[in-house]
Amino acid sequence: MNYKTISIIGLGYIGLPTAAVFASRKIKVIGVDINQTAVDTINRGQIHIVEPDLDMVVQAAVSAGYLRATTKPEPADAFLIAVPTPFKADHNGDHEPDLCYIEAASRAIAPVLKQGDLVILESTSPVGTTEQMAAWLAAARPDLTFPQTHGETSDIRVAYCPERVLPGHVLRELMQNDRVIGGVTPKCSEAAAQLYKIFVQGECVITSARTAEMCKLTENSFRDVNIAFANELSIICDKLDINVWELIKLANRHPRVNILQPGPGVGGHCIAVDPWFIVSQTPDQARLIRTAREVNDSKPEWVIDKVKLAVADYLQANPNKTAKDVTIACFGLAFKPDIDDLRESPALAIALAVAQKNWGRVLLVEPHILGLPQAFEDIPNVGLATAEEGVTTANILVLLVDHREFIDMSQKFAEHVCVIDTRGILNS
Ligand code: SAJ
Repeated sequence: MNYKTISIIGLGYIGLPTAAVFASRKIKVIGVDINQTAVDTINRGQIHIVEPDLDMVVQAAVSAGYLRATTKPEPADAFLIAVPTPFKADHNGDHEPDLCYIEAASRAIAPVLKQGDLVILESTSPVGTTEQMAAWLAAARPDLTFPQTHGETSDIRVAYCPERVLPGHVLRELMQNDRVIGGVTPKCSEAAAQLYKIFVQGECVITSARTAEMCKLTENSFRDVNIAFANELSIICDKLDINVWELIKLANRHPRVNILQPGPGVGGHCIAVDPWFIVSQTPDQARLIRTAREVNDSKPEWVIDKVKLAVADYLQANPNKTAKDVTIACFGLAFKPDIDDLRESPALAIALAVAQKNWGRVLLVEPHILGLPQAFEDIPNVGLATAEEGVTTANILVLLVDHREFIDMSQKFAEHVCVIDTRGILNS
């Protein structure tokens, strides 16, 4: 199979780096996105998302003429669909995934498909989505044959190949990580593996489409369950007056124990989402996975209760003061350390809940952002502050993200009288 032109549908956090990496291998890449602003930005050689070094790779690919973005699909030899799979808007706690973007992308590329093309789904999806995508394509193109009905003789090859890159390290992980390739038939897998081998230095491991879909969900559920264990331990240890950070360090000295780190909750767009895809498909069986989600989702509330207790303690120790006199500094708003991504961040949710209590001043210390996040704009007495201002002015410090800068000043935090440390920075 000779891939001269590759089309990536969805130019977000996965699609754009993938498009840029193919283009950097001197393959013609047509990026497709419904967002005209994103398309225009990319065609100027710039990027609309935050990811280290991606700007340089996109700039080079666009100026060399290998990468071009458009809103309308064009013919290509391979199509990679990397669009979001959010929850359905009207969910009642059942967190059902919404495949409307995958359906729209399938319908959009169907008219330009030709015999010999390969279609790969990369979006995180519930088990069975690749078969569903192939059915949408087949319904739109009755003149072509597809592997679900024609097996190895089909005109079009279809596969599921999940991404597994870590935000902040996307370019490196795209190339170095092993890749799971789930073809609808063995020939589909072979075609997809050949495509990824253009840039993947890791191994391309072949399986079925359903197993590949479940594999992606399993990886993130595994992490969620393990973080939930750490978060539950932190709550148990708090009750028993044990330092959870010391406890985990000690337990991890066992050769077969490797406990993850507790935190203020689980954020981002993957770990807190993907396990629900398993739960919504098999609600009676996925008991542990559901409970892990609930444990992690309830952690921010537990932290907010700790702040309430700290305020009450402060007022008891200072009977001449009112809640309006209490200054609270929240250290970190991002969903994890050393990035500026605030989306689905438990730290942001906690800081917002604290600010909305309308106690005294709330200082937000987030070295990775320049302006006050929109959510805080209408709340009085909230402002961005430097770490130094936070430590020296606030009565209560709430450590929410273990940014390198905060770890480096752990001694200063340790000297403060009231610190709520959700990340173990005092023990670092
Ligand atoms: N977290 C903890 N304790 C830990 C580790 C993480 O509380 O010990 C929290 C983080 O602070 C953050 C959340 O979990 O709020 C998620 O962060 P993360 O670094 O675990 O994962 P993501 O969401 O950045 O990326 C994950 C990765 N999946 C796995 O590690 C199994 C990545 O490889 C996937 O490609 C990505 O999800 C995705 O796109 O699915």
